[in-house]
Amino acid sequence: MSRPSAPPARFLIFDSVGDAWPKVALPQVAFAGRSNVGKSSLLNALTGQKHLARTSRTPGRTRGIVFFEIEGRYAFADLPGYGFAKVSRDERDSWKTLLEGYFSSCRKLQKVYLLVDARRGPEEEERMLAEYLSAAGVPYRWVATKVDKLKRTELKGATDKLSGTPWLDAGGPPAMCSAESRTGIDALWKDIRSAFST
Ligand SMILES: Nc1nc2c(ncn2[C@@H]2O[C@H](COP(=O)(O)OP(=O)(O)OP(=O)(O)O)[C@@H](O)[C@H]2O)c(=O)[nH]1
Ligand SMILES: [Mg+2]
Repeated sequence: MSRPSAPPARFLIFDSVGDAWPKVALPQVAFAGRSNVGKSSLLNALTGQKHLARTSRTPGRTRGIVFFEIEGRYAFADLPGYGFAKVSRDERDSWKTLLEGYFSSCRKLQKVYLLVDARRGPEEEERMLAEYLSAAGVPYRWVATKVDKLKRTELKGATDKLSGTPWLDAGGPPAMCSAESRTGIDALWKDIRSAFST
């Protein structure tokens, strides 16, 4: 099967205080997860544009919601990473307000992809975020990132870590992905397309 050609994508708008997301009228999906988990890299892999979203070894790089327009019809939202110790309390509170407002009020948000490092599995913050999305009625799905760092024998253990309880199984089995090797990218695209067609 040939790989679907990468769709054109472009930067749309940046929102750090909650005044811009209401202007994004396109159906959208969002990518959430702790700092450094690989949100921006995954977006670049999905769009086939290496430098679309800024990636960094320094955690906490994406400091607000970055919206990208996809194929002129959809939007992807690159969310600020959580769990980053060096962020001030004020900044953390303002992100929380920004994200909760976005999750609870954005009617164009079709689905949230909850990214978790395949080697690490979900922790307390991931569980809280999943519970928050459930309560807000926002569909979500787990995406395990950086699977290229796992040995083949470790893959099953990592997949099991992401299954088995209702909050983990919501939205189907975890998508096992790597921005580096492009593992799982086409399958994730399929899931995104189906989110837009509902
Ligand atoms: N090996 C490997 N490294 C990855 C992968 N995805 C991301 N990385 C690396 O992980 C680091 C963080 O990636 P980002 O995409 O910037 O992470 P982020 O979640 O956007 O981080 P914040 O914006 O700080 O929240 C970078 O050094 C990436 O090169 C992957 O699939 N495999
Ligand atoms: Mg980022």
